[in-house]
Amino acid sequence: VEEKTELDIIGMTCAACATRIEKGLNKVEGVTKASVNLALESATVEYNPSLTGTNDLIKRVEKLGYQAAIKD
Ligand code: 9UX
Repeated sequence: VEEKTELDIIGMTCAACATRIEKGLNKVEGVTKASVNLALESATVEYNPSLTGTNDLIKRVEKLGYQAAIKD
């Protein structure tokens, strides 16, 4: 079973930022698909909830130097 979440990403200023975050999120254990949209300042992430969760995803983004929050 997979879950899908959308995150707001704050602090991206160029296309390489989006690529960095996308790669970082895809490396999180349990993530099956992550895509980042620079223009929308958001990320869509599919993951196995038995392996990871939104806290892990947000922490990974913060580790890369950006801010993240679950989209309302
Ligand atoms: Mo672009 Mo983002 O030069 O951290 S990669 S601003």
